[in-house]
Amino acid sequence: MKEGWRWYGAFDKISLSEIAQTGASEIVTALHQIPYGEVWPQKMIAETRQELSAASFNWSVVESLPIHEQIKRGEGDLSQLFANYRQSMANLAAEGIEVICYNFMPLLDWTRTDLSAPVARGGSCLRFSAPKMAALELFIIKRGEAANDYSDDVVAAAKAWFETSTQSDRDALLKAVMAGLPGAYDRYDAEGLREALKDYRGISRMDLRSNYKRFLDEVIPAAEDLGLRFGVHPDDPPRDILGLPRIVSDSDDIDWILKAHPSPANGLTLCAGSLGANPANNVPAIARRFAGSIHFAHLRNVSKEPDGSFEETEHLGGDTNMVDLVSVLLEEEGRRASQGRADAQITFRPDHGHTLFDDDARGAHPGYPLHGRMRGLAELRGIIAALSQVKCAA
Ligand code: DNO
Ligand code: MN
Repeated sequence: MKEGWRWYGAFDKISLSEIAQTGASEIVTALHQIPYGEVWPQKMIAETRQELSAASFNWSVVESLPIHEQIKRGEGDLSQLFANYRQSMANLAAEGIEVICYNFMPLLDWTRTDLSAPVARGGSCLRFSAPKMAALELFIIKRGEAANDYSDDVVAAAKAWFETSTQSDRDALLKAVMAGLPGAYDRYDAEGLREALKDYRGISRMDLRSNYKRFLDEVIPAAEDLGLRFGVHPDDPPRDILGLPRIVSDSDDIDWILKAHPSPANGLTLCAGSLGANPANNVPAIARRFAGSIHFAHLRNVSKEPDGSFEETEHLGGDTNMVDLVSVLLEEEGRRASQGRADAQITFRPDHGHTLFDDDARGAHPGYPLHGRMRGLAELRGIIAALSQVKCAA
């Protein structure tokens, strides 16, 4: 497996020379400065590539090439947006990019309610509290629909939280919810989010699926021609939020996506932490079922709570058996290698990490601190080395 590290370019507080010391060989990045829907110019891609290779990194995975909200909503004439997307793909392929990670989450990216929940032995982690998310939806944004996706107990806890919260608690909650949006993406205040939700009014799960299929039909043939592999990132959390449907949340969804436009170029980013937050998802089993379609992996762990809340744990410490999961990926690599395939090695990255030591003071992007991710990478590297040796000896 190839060790990757997400880097936010000019937006990142962690330098390439520091990342080099973690041992990672692959940088996973994007042109975060380019607004949604615009073409990524080849010249800028080339400049990033040169900057990375001067620091002795390889760049073969883009995360993410974002999809304009209009495409997700299936709104209006989309031909220019699709043409722009394909042009960005061609420019990326011309600079040696092989894998494109993207997601199909309406409006938001990964969503948490707390950016620095305390960890017992020190440091902090990202947390998703179902009651706090429900409080945001029902009492702050007042999205106006019935709370049919939260249990009565969660709604009661949400109400209790809201009634005792201060304005600064509510501001911090909204800030946490927006933290998953990287770079130049739109961020919303309460009013802005309420307005943005209006554009999705009436869009059902089936509508979103057909808009997604249209996207795949528009881009996957081009990906095949260009030698690019697409890996959809699962919804995080893998459930509906803000009353918006989420359609990349479990095994059935993944099966639907792969069948919607069957192609070796239409595949997955296996994000263990995202999938792992749904109690119905057995992550190693999902990886085993779809192993042939995994083009990129995010390895991290979560610990789930009965009300739908969850917390990001140490990489080896949560509900997902990371040794089992890594062994699935290594077996798949072995299968590909025995077929002499050029894509035999799967790039992974330690997805998020705990905030440790001086990570907080450095002000790294939430979830993407230096020390916590380095710890995660080191632990994962240990698993990979151990399993590889056992396999070789057998
Ligand atoms: C969460 C993270 C996300 C992810 C994007 C991919 O698990 O990995 O930020 O990168 O959703 O598009
Ligand atoms: Mn992920």
